[in-house]
Amino acid sequence: MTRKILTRRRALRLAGAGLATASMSGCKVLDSLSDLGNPVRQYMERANQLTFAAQRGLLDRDALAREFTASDIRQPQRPNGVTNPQDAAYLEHVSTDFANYRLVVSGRVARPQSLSLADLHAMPARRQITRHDCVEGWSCIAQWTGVPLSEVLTRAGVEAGAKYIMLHCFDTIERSLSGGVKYYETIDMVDAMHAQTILAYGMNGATLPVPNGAPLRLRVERQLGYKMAKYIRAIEVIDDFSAIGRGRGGYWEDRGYEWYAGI
Ligand SMILES: Nc1nc2c(c(=O)[nH]1)N[C@H]1C(S)=C(S)[C@@H](COP(=O)(O)O)O[C@H]1N2
Ligand SMILES: [Mo]
Repeated sequence: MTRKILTRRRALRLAGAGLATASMSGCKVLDSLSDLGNPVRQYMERANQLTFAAQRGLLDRDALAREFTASDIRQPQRPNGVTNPQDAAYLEHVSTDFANYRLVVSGRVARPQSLSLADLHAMPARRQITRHDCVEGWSCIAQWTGVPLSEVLTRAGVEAGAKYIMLHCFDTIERSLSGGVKYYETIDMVDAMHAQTILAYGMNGATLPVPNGAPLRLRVERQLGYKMAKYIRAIEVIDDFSAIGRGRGGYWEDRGYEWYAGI
């Protein structure tokens, strides 16, 4: 319980700082955190009132996130977090326009995959206009195009009972003497198979640009922005993330944010 309270305080502090930056960046801040309808505030209040288990029980996890129309797109998607990875393997891909990129799918699957961008483009596609809510307190509406994660997982043949999808990213978000920490995320199978969960390669009608996660980034529309891993290098089907990083299932989760960031 103590940890949850500290986490929320820290989130509120970060949210305050985020509002200041967002107004300078010109990205539309939909409403303030003091607003009752604010999704970030709702997220924090839910964390306050409900245990994770209760939250899971009350939400309809298959329900669709709201979709918008083209006229609702009023600003570019604000690049946030890492926006220009300097990792050698990534720079190599940028220099060759991702021609040798392969999405590796491994772990608890019957048929491990190594998929080029052409392979991914040849698979069924989904396009959706959705709102991205960052825990810092800003939102952007954008159009996303990509292959449903469920299609990729079906092609790989996820083993029965497998629990989580881990997304390994190219970018080092924290540089330290020990060599830095690469961004990573995990989602469960319910979100992985959700109709709007896609591996996006297109944004607002163009190829996904580097600042927003080229060549491939996750959209998991029922959760906050930090769950939506950019610069995806590989997907691993796992049963347990307690031995990865600090054991809480993602880069930001390891630093205090909730694992299930439902909105
Ligand atoms: N690999 C990677 N993915 C990431 C991040 C990051 O720093 N590295 N930042 C996260 C956060 S906090 C947000 S709000 C979104 C930002 O996506 P955008 O740059 O397209 O707005 O990406 C998320 N995914
Ligand atoms: Mo974020």
